[in-house]
Amino acid sequence: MWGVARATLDGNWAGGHTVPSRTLYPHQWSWDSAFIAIGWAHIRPDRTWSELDSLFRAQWRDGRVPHIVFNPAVAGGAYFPGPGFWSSNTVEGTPPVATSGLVQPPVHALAAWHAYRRVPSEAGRVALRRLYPRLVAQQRYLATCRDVGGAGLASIVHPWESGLDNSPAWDGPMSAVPAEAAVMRAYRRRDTVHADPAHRPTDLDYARYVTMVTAYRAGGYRDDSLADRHPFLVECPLFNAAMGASEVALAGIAEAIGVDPGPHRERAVAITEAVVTRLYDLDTGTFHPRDLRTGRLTPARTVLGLTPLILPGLPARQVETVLAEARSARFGLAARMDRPLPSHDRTATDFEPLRYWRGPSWMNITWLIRLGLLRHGHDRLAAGLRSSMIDLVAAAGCHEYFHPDTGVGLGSPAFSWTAALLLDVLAD
Ligand code: 9WN
Repeated sequence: MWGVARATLDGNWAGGHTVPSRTLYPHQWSWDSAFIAIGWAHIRPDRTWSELDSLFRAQWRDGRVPHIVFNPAVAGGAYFPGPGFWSSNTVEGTPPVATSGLVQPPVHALAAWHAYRRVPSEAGRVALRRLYPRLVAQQRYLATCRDVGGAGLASIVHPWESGLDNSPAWDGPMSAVPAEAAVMRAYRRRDTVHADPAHRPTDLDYARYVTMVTAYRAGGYRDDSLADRHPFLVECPLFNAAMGASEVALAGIAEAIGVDPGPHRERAVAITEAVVTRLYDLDTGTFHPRDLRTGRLTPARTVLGLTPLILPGLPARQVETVLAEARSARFGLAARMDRPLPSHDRTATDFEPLRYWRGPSWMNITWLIRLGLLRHGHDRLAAGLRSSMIDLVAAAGCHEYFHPDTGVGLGSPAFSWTAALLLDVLAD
Protein backbone atom coordinates (compact mmCIF):
# COMPACT_ATOMS: atom_id res chain seq x y z
CA MET A 1 0.00 0.00 0.00
CA TRP A 2 2.95 2.28 0.73
CA GLY A 3 4.00 1.75 -2.91
CA VAL A 4 0.58 2.64 -4.30
CA ALA A 5 0.45 5.82 -2.24
CA ARG A 6 3.96 6.76 -3.26
CA ALA A 7 3.23 6.12 -6.93
CA THR A 8 0.09 8.26 -6.66
CA LEU A 9 2.03 11.22 -5.28
CA ASP A 10 4.85 10.75 -7.79
CA GLY A 11 2.33 10.56 -10.63
CA ASN A 12 0.68 13.82 -9.52
CA TRP A 13 3.93 15.72 -8.93
CA ALA A 14 3.97 18.57 -11.42
CA GLY A 15 7.46 19.95 -10.60
CA GLY A 16 7.30 22.36 -7.64
CA HIS A 17 3.77 21.34 -6.61
CA THR A 18 1.43 18.37 -6.70
CA VAL A 19 -1.95 18.39 -8.45
CA PRO A 20 -4.84 16.91 -6.44
CA SER A 21 -5.77 14.84 -9.51
CA ARG A 22 -4.43 14.89 -13.08
CA THR A 23 -7.92 14.92 -14.58
CA LEU A 24 -10.34 16.74 -12.27
CA TYR A 25 -7.98 19.25 -10.63
CA PRO A 26 -4.94 19.94 -12.84
CA HIS A 27 -3.66 22.98 -10.88
CA GLN A 28 -2.50 23.60 -7.30
CA TRP A 29 -5.12 23.72 -4.53
CA SER A 30 -4.48 25.36 -1.21
CA TRP A 31 -5.60 22.94 1.49
CA ASP A 32 -4.73 19.97 -0.71
CA SER A 33 -1.12 21.19 -0.74
CA ALA A 34 -1.07 21.33 3.05
CA PHE A 35 -2.18 17.68 3.34
CA ILE A 36 0.07 16.64 0.48
CA ALA A 37 3.07 18.29 2.16
CA ILE A 38 2.52 15.97 5.15
CA GLY A 39 2.73 12.92 2.88
CA TRP A 40 5.89 14.05 1.09
CA ALA A 41 7.65 14.32 4.46
CA HIS A 42 7.73 10.53 4.59
CA ILE A 43 9.23 9.94 1.16
CA ARG A 44 10.73 13.16 -0.26
CA PRO A 45 10.98 15.75 2.54
CA ASP A 46 12.37 18.35 0.11
CA ARG A 47 9.01 18.27 -1.68
CA THR A 48 7.16 19.11 1.56
CA TRP A 49 8.81 22.49 1.47
CA SER A 50 8.56 22.97 -2.33
CA GLU A 51 4.85 22.29 -2.07
CA LEU A 52 4.30 24.93 0.61
CA ASP A 53 6.79 27.40 -0.85
CA SER A 54 5.12 27.32 -4.26
CA LEU A 55 1.69 27.88 -2.71
CA PHE A 56 2.86 30.76 -0.54
CA ARG A 57 4.65 32.40 -3.46
CA ALA A 58 1.14 33.01 -4.78
CA GLN A 59 0.00 34.72 -1.56
CA TRP A 60 -1.70 38.07 -2.16
CA ARG A 61 -0.35 41.27 -0.64
CA ASP A 62 -3.27 41.36 1.81
CA GLY A 63 -2.17 37.97 3.18
CA ARG A 64 -4.79 35.75 1.57
CA VAL A 65 -3.59 32.42 0.25
CA PRO A 66 -5.62 31.72 -2.89
CA HIS A 67 -7.51 28.46 -3.06
CA ILE A 68 -6.25 27.71 -6.58
CA VAL A 69 -2.89 28.61 -8.12
CA PHE A 70 -3.18 28.11 -11.86
CA ASN A 71 -0.38 26.36 -13.72
CA PRO A 72 0.29 28.47 -16.84
CA ALA A 73 1.41 25.33 -18.68
CA VAL A 74 -2.08 23.82 -18.40
CA ALA A 75 -4.74 24.86 -20.97
CA GLY A 76 -7.09 27.55 -19.62
CA GLY A 77 -10.16 25.41 -20.34
CA ALA A 78 -8.95 22.33 -18.47
CA TYR A 79 -10.76 23.37 -15.29
CA PHE A 80 -13.85 25.46 -14.71
CA PRO A 81 -13.73 28.16 -13.46
CA GLY A 82 -10.30 28.81 -14.93
CA PRO A 83 -7.89 31.76 -14.74
CA GLY A 84 -9.84 33.92 -17.19
CA PHE A 85 -12.93 33.70 -15.01
CA TRP A 86 -11.16 34.80 -11.83
CA SER A 87 -9.11 37.58 -13.54
CA SER A 88 -6.76 37.92 -10.58
CA ASN A 89 -4.34 39.80 -12.86
CA THR A 90 -6.74 42.78 -12.89
CA VAL A 91 -6.56 43.11 -9.09
CA GLU A 92 -3.86 45.06 -7.27
CA GLY A 93 -1.58 43.20 -4.88
CA THR A 94 -1.84 39.85 -6.64
CA PRO A 95 1.13 37.68 -7.66
CA PRO A 96 2.37 37.33 -11.27
CA VAL A 97 0.82 33.84 -11.47
CA ALA A 98 -2.96 33.60 -12.01
CA THR A 99 -4.98 32.54 -8.97
CA SER A 100 -8.52 32.35 -7.66
CA GLY A 101 -9.67 35.02 -5.20
CA LEU A 102 -11.08 32.72 -2.52
CA VAL A 103 -9.32 30.91 0.32
CA GLN A 104 -9.62 27.46 1.92
CA PRO A 105 -9.37 26.20 5.52
CA PRO A 106 -6.04 27.44 6.96
CA VAL A 107 -4.50 24.06 7.79
CA HIS A 108 -1.08 25.12 6.48
CA ALA A 109 0.73 26.00 9.71
CA LEU A 110 -0.68 22.84 11.23
CA ALA A 111 0.62 20.82 8.28
CA ALA A 112 4.03 22.50 8.18
CA TRP A 113 4.57 21.89 11.89
CA HIS A 114 3.24 18.32 11.72
CA ALA A 115 5.51 17.48 8.76
CA TYR A 116 8.54 19.00 10.48
CA ARG A 117 7.94 17.13 13.72
CA ARG A 118 7.44 13.84 11.91
CA VAL A 119 10.72 14.24 10.00
CA PRO A 120 12.83 16.99 11.61
CA SER A 121 15.82 18.35 9.68
CA GLU A 122 17.89 21.48 9.39
CA ALA A 123 16.46 22.10 5.91
CA GLY A 124 13.01 21.86 7.47
CA ARG A 125 13.88 24.43 10.10
CA VAL A 126 15.20 26.80 7.46
CA ALA A 127 11.97 26.31 5.52
CA LEU A 128 9.88 27.00 8.64
CA ARG A 129 11.79 30.23 9.16
CA ARG A 130 11.06 31.21 5.55
CA LEU A 131 7.37 30.29 5.78
CA TYR A 132 6.69 31.74 9.23
CA PRO A 133 6.00 35.37 8.22
CA ARG A 134 3.77 34.18 5.40
CA LEU A 135 1.80 31.88 7.68
CA VAL A 136 1.40 34.75 10.14
CA ALA A 137 0.16 37.03 7.34
CA GLN A 138 -2.34 34.37 6.26
CA GLN A 139 -3.76 34.19 9.79
CA ARG A 140 -3.80 37.97 10.14
CA TYR A 141 -5.79 38.36 6.91
CA LEU A 142 -8.42 35.90 8.15
CA ALA A 143 -8.58 37.34 11.66
CA THR A 144 -8.98 40.92 10.47
CA CYS A 145 -10.42 41.29 6.94
CA ARG A 146 -12.67 38.25 7.36
CA ASP A 147 -13.94 38.93 10.88
CA VAL A 148 -17.28 40.12 9.55
CA GLY A 149 -19.19 39.00 12.65
CA GLY A 150 -16.82 40.95 14.94
CA ALA A 151 -16.41 38.08 17.42
CA GLY A 152 -12.89 36.96 16.50
CA LEU A 153 -13.90 34.32 13.95
CA ALA A 154 -13.29 34.34 10.19
CA SER A 155 -16.24 34.26 7.81
CA ILE A 156 -16.22 32.38 4.56
CA VAL A 157 -17.78 34.03 1.52
CA HIS A 158 -18.31 30.90 -0.60
CA PRO A 159 -18.88 27.18 0.07
CA TRP A 160 -15.66 26.47 -1.88
CA GLU A 161 -13.85 28.21 0.98
CA SER A 162 -15.07 25.55 3.40
CA GLY A 163 -13.50 22.78 1.30
CA LEU A 164 -16.79 20.86 1.78
CA ASP A 165 -18.45 22.48 -1.20
CA ASN A 166 -21.93 20.98 -1.30
CA SER A 167 -22.25 19.95 2.35
CA PRO A 168 -25.85 20.06 3.63
CA ALA A 169 -24.46 22.63 6.08
CA TRP A 170 -24.67 25.18 3.29
CA ASP A 171 -28.19 24.43 2.04
CA GLY A 172 -29.81 27.20 4.11
CA PRO A 173 -27.31 29.98 3.31
CA MET A 174 -27.15 28.82 -0.34
CA SER A 175 -30.93 29.06 -0.75
CA ALA A 176 -30.63 32.83 -0.21
CA VAL A 177 -28.20 33.16 -3.14
CA PRO A 178 -29.96 34.07 -6.39
CA ALA A 179 -29.64 31.31 -8.99
CA GLU A 180 -30.46 31.95 -12.59
CA ALA A 181 -30.24 29.20 -15.15
CA ALA A 182 -28.87 31.80 -17.58
CA VAL A 183 -25.75 32.16 -15.41
CA MET A 184 -24.72 28.58 -16.10
CA ARG A 185 -25.72 28.63 -19.75
CA ALA A 186 -22.80 30.99 -20.28
CA TYR A 187 -20.31 28.35 -19.02
CA ARG A 188 -19.46 24.69 -19.45
CA ARG A 189 -18.69 22.58 -16.41
CA ARG A 190 -15.56 20.46 -16.74
CA ASP A 191 -15.93 18.35 -13.59
CA THR A 192 -18.78 16.32 -15.04
CA VAL A 193 -16.59 15.35 -18.00
CA HIS A 194 -14.33 13.43 -15.59
CA ALA A 195 -16.74 12.38 -12.83
CA ASP A 196 -20.27 10.99 -12.66
CA PRO A 197 -22.66 13.98 -12.43
CA ALA A 198 -24.68 12.03 -9.82
CA HIS A 199 -21.62 12.18 -7.54
CA ARG A 200 -20.96 15.89 -7.98
CA PRO A 201 -22.67 19.15 -6.92
CA THR A 202 -25.76 19.96 -9.01
CA ASP A 203 -26.10 22.52 -11.82
CA LEU A 204 -28.15 24.66 -9.43
CA ASP A 205 -25.24 24.58 -6.94
CA TYR A 206 -22.88 25.64 -9.73
CA ALA A 207 -25.15 28.50 -10.81
CA ARG A 208 -24.97 29.81 -7.25
CA TYR A 209 -21.20 29.20 -6.98
CA VAL A 210 -20.71 31.32 -10.09
CA THR A 211 -23.08 34.05 -8.85
CA MET A 212 -21.15 34.33 -5.58
CA VAL A 213 -17.76 34.54 -7.24
CA THR A 214 -19.10 37.10 -9.70
CA ALA A 215 -20.34 39.25 -6.80
CA TYR A 216 -17.03 39.00 -4.92
CA ARG A 217 -14.99 39.63 -8.07
CA ALA A 218 -17.10 42.69 -8.95
CA GLY A 219 -15.92 44.26 -5.69
CA GLY A 220 -12.28 43.50 -6.59
CA TYR A 221 -12.29 40.66 -3.99
CA ARG A 222 -12.23 43.36 -1.31
CA ASP A 223 -13.56 42.46 2.12
CA ASP A 224 -14.75 45.86 3.37
CA SER A 225 -18.52 46.13 3.94
CA LEU A 226 -19.06 42.47 2.99
CA ALA A 227 -22.00 42.39 5.41
CA ASP A 228 -23.84 44.93 3.26
CA ARG A 229 -23.23 43.44 -0.13
CA HIS A 230 -22.27 39.76 -0.10
CA PRO A 231 -24.98 37.05 -0.46
CA PHE A 232 -23.17 34.27 1.49
CA LEU A 233 -21.41 34.85 4.82
CA VAL A 234 -20.89 32.01 7.24
CA GLU A 235 -18.70 31.19 10.24
CA CYS A 236 -17.66 27.56 9.71
CA PRO A 237 -16.53 25.32 12.61
CA LEU A 238 -13.85 23.54 10.60
CA PHE A 239 -12.43 26.71 9.08
CA ASN A 240 -12.19 28.40 12.48
CA ALA A 241 -10.95 25.30 14.28
CA ALA A 242 -8.20 25.12 11.64
CA MET A 243 -7.38 28.78 12.30
CA GLY A 244 -7.11 28.07 16.04
CA ALA A 245 -5.11 24.88 15.58
CA SER A 246 -2.76 26.76 13.26
CA GLU A 247 -2.09 29.31 16.01
CA VAL A 248 -1.09 26.39 18.26
CA ALA A 249 1.19 25.16 15.48
CA LEU A 250 2.61 28.64 14.95
CA ALA A 251 3.53 28.75 18.64
CA GLY A 252 5.56 25.56 18.07
CA ILE A 253 7.14 26.95 14.91
CA ALA A 254 7.95 30.25 16.65
CA GLU A 255 9.77 28.40 19.43
CA ALA A 256 11.68 26.27 16.93
CA ILE A 257 12.97 29.35 15.11
CA GLY A 258 13.56 31.53 18.18
CA VAL A 259 10.52 33.84 18.05
CA ASP A 260 8.15 34.63 20.95
CA PRO A 261 5.33 32.02 20.88
CA GLY A 262 3.20 33.92 23.43
CA PRO A 263 0.95 35.87 21.03
CA HIS A 264 0.11 32.68 19.12
CA ARG A 265 -0.90 30.90 22.32
CA GLU A 266 -3.11 33.84 23.28
CA ARG A 267 -4.79 33.85 19.89
CA ALA A 268 -5.36 30.09 20.03
CA VAL A 269 -7.16 30.52 23.37
CA ALA A 270 -9.27 33.41 22.04
CA ILE A 271 -10.26 31.54 18.86
CA THR A 272 -11.15 28.41 20.85
CA GLU A 273 -13.37 30.47 23.14
CA ALA A 274 -15.06 32.15 20.18
CA VAL A 275 -15.66 28.81 18.43
CA VAL A 276 -17.38 27.51 21.57
CA THR A 277 -19.38 30.68 22.21
CA ARG A 278 -20.51 31.23 18.64
CA LEU A 279 -20.75 27.78 17.07
CA TYR A 280 -21.62 25.26 19.78
CA ASP A 281 -25.27 24.29 20.11
CA LEU A 282 -26.35 23.24 23.61
CA ASP A 283 -29.34 21.35 22.22
CA THR A 284 -27.49 19.16 19.74
CA GLY A 285 -24.22 19.00 21.71
CA THR A 286 -22.22 19.58 18.55
CA PHE A 287 -20.89 22.47 16.45
CA HIS A 288 -22.75 24.13 13.58
CA PRO A 289 -21.90 26.91 11.13
CA ARG A 290 -23.42 30.32 11.90
CA ASP A 291 -25.14 32.03 8.98
CA LEU A 292 -24.39 35.74 9.39
CA ARG A 293 -27.27 36.63 7.07
CA THR A 294 -29.86 35.20 9.50
CA GLY A 295 -27.74 35.22 12.66
CA ARG A 296 -28.71 31.57 13.25
CA LEU A 297 -26.82 28.29 13.40
CA THR A 298 -27.50 26.05 10.39
CA PRO A 299 -29.38 22.93 11.53
CA ALA A 300 -27.71 20.04 9.62
CA ARG A 301 -25.54 17.73 11.75
CA THR A 302 -22.61 17.28 9.40
CA VAL A 303 -19.09 16.05 10.08
CA LEU A 304 -18.04 19.72 10.28
CA GLY A 305 -19.53 19.66 13.79
CA LEU A 306 -16.90 17.19 15.02
CA THR A 307 -13.85 19.02 13.69
CA PRO A 308 -13.28 21.45 16.63
CA LEU A 309 -11.76 18.38 18.32
CA ILE A 310 -8.51 19.48 16.63
CA LEU A 311 -8.35 22.38 19.12
CA PRO A 312 -6.17 21.17 22.00
CA GLY A 313 -7.87 23.66 24.35
CA LEU A 314 -11.45 22.57 23.59
CA PRO A 315 -13.17 22.38 27.01
CA ALA A 316 -13.91 18.90 28.42
CA ARG A 317 -17.67 19.46 28.24
CA GLN A 318 -17.56 20.04 24.46
CA VAL A 319 -15.14 17.16 23.92
CA GLU A 320 -17.52 14.86 25.75
CA THR A 321 -20.68 15.82 23.86
CA VAL A 322 -18.97 15.92 20.46
CA LEU A 323 -17.64 12.42 21.16
CA ALA A 324 -21.19 11.30 21.96
CA GLU A 325 -22.29 12.76 18.62
CA ALA A 326 -19.43 11.03 16.82
CA ARG A 327 -20.19 7.67 18.47
CA SER A 328 -23.91 7.88 17.74
CA ALA A 329 -25.55 6.16 14.77
CA ARG A 330 -25.04 9.43 12.89
CA PHE A 331 -21.27 8.91 12.48
CA GLY A 332 -20.56 5.47 13.96
CA LEU A 333 -17.16 6.28 15.48
CA ALA A 334 -15.78 3.22 17.32
CA ALA A 335 -12.51 1.55 18.25
CA ARG A 336 -13.47 -0.92 15.52
CA MET A 337 -15.31 0.95 12.81
CA ASP A 338 -17.82 -1.19 10.97
CA ARG A 339 -18.15 1.46 8.25
CA PRO A 340 -16.06 4.51 7.25
CA LEU A 341 -16.71 7.90 8.83
CA PRO A 342 -19.34 9.69 6.69
CA SER A 343 -19.29 13.40 5.83
CA HIS A 344 -22.94 13.80 6.84
CA ASP A 345 -25.31 12.35 9.45
CA ARG A 346 -26.18 8.95 8.02
CA THR A 347 -29.60 8.99 9.72
CA ALA A 348 -30.62 12.26 8.00
CA THR A 349 -33.19 12.19 5.20
CA ASP A 350 -30.86 14.20 2.97
CA PHE A 351 -27.90 11.81 3.44
CA GLU A 352 -26.62 10.90 -0.04
CA PRO A 353 -23.96 8.16 0.02
CA LEU A 354 -22.66 8.93 -3.46
CA ARG A 355 -22.77 12.71 -3.68
CA TYR A 356 -19.47 14.31 -2.80
CA TRP A 357 -19.70 16.03 0.62
CA ARG A 358 -23.27 14.95 1.34
CA GLY A 359 -22.41 11.49 2.68
CA PRO A 360 -19.19 9.95 1.27
CA SER A 361 -16.16 9.39 3.47
CA TRP A 362 -13.07 11.54 2.94
CA MET A 363 -9.53 10.89 4.06
CA ASN A 364 -8.61 14.44 5.08
CA ILE A 365 -11.57 14.80 7.43
CA THR A 366 -10.94 11.37 8.92
CA TRP A 367 -7.28 12.33 9.42
CA LEU A 368 -8.21 15.62 11.13
CA ILE A 369 -10.68 13.96 13.48
CA ARG A 370 -8.15 11.27 14.30
CA LEU A 371 -5.68 14.04 15.16
CA GLY A 372 -8.34 15.60 17.40
CA LEU A 373 -8.98 12.30 19.18
CA LEU A 374 -5.25 11.86 19.81
CA ARG A 375 -5.05 15.41 21.16
CA HIS A 376 -7.75 14.64 23.71
CA GLY A 377 -6.32 11.27 24.73
CA HIS A 378 -8.84 9.02 22.93
CA ASP A 379 -6.23 6.72 21.47
CA ARG A 380 -8.49 3.69 20.98
CA LEU A 381 -11.00 5.66 18.95
CA ALA A 382 -8.15 7.25 16.99
CA ALA A 383 -6.86 3.75 16.22
CA GLY A 384 -10.32 2.88 14.86
CA LEU A 385 -10.06 5.73 12.35
CA ARG A 386 -6.51 4.78 11.43
CA SER A 387 -7.54 1.20 10.60
CA SER A 388 -10.52 2.47 8.67
CA MET A 389 -8.27 4.69 6.51
CA ILE A 390 -5.91 1.79 5.81
CA ASP A 391 -8.76 -0.62 5.02
CA LEU A 392 -10.34 1.83 2.59
CA VAL A 393 -7.20 2.26 0.52
CA ALA A 394 -6.29 -1.44 0.75
CA ALA A 395 -9.63 -2.32 -0.83
CA ALA A 396 -10.22 0.57 -3.22
CA GLY A 397 -6.94 2.41 -3.87
CA CYS A 398 -6.21 6.12 -3.43
CA HIS A 399 -9.64 7.38 -4.42
CA GLU A 400 -10.84 10.90 -3.82
CA TYR A 401 -13.74 9.77 -1.61
CA PHE A 402 -15.41 6.52 -0.62
CA HIS A 403 -18.91 5.13 -0.31
CA PRO A 404 -19.69 5.46 3.40
CA ASP A 405 -21.37 2.04 3.60
CA THR A 406 -19.50 -0.18 1.15
CA GLY A 407 -16.13 1.60 0.97
CA VAL A 408 -16.26 1.57 -2.83
CA GLY A 409 -13.89 4.18 -4.30
CA LEU A 410 -15.51 7.29 -5.84
CA GLY A 411 -14.32 10.37 -7.73
CA SER A 412 -10.74 10.55 -8.93
CA PRO A 413 -8.96 7.15 -8.62
CA ALA A 414 -5.50 8.68 -8.00
CA PHE A 415 -6.08 11.43 -5.48
CA SER A 416 -3.13 13.08 -3.80
CA TRP A 417 -4.31 13.84 -0.26
CA THR A 418 -5.66 10.30 0.11
CA ALA A 419 -2.17 8.98 -0.70
CA ALA A 420 -0.38 11.58 1.43
CA LEU A 421 -2.44 11.07 4.58
CA LEU A 422 -2.34 7.33 4.20
CA LEU A 423 1.49 7.52 4.24
CA ASP A 424 1.27 9.60 7.40
CA VAL A 425 -0.87 7.07 9.28
CA LEU A 426 1.11 4.13 7.94
CA ALA A 427 4.30 5.75 9.24
CA ASP A 428 2.85 5.85 12.77
C1 9WN B 1 -13.44 23.61 -5.93
C2 9WN B 1 -9.30 19.97 -4.98
C3 9WN B 1 -10.59 20.52 -4.41
C4 9WN B 1 -10.67 20.35 -2.88
C5 9WN B 1 -12.06 20.65 -2.34
C6 9WN B 1 -13.08 19.84 -3.11
C7 9WN B 1 -12.97 20.14 -4.62
C8 9WN B 1 -13.15 22.12 -6.12
C9 9WN B 1 -14.09 21.54 -7.18
O1 9WN B 1 -11.67 19.84 -5.07
O2 9WN B 1 -13.32 21.50 -4.83
O3 9WN B 1 -12.45 24.16 -5.11
O4 9WN B 1 -13.87 21.85 -8.35
O5 9WN B 1 -15.02 20.79 -6.85
O6 9WN B 1 -14.37 20.06 -2.65
O7 9WN B 1 -12.12 20.36 -0.96
O8 9WN B 1 -9.74 21.18 -2.28
O9 9WN B 1 -9.11 18.66 -4.55
